[in-house]
Amino acid sequence: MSARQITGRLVIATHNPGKLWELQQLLAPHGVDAVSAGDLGLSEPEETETSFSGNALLKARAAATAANLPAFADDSGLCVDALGDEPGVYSARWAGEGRDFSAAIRRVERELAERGATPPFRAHFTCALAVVWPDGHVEQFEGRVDGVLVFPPRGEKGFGYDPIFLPDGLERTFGEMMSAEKHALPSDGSQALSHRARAFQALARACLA
Ligand code: ITT
Repeated sequence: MSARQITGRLVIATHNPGKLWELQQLLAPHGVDAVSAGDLGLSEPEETETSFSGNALLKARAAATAANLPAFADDSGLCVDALGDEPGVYSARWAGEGRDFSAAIRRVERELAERGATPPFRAHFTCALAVVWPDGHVEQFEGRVDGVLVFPPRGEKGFGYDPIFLPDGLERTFGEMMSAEKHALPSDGSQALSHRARAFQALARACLA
């Protein structure tokens, strides 16, 4: 069965400005009328699920119900092999109430040291995307990018854990890349770089004109 198409207005159910920016850039060429959850004054649901896809669905469902519009949510995070895939779905929570990602990055480094881990510190970012329509219809997609963590952090660009993530095969961290490079969608259809752009490629193939 083919996927349902996204047309007209779409709520981007995120309160994270870095994600919102990337998702808006990804949606822009498709002529979608995207409005953010913040602009609509929607509240942020508690992320009670234990998987990225479960939390993406929960966030999209809450926004679709509150706004009575199709809603698009992203749940993502950094999974570190030597930390048993933590912080994973707790990636935002490691930054605390004040969303201090320098502190979250220091915690990753400290926990690696406490567990006696040695480089290379293998890790991946995962992104789960969910689109939910007001009638309850759901479409879901996932993307992942593998790499290693580097300390000290490198670069001021991007957001979250970008300055410590060095994708496989490249010499610059996500924090050293322009946002467009991180989330670019190659015009020849080859694989995008970031977890979010990879998940978005799957979504665009299925649900966007
Ligand atoms: P919303 O739930 O409102 O979308 P959030 O920041 O709480 O915002 P998540 O629960 O999905 O989002 O947390 C994911 C965290 O993982 C996020 O806060 C980032 O710090 C980190 N993360 C996800 N994608 C990232 C990326 O592309 N680059 C750097 N860090 C990323």
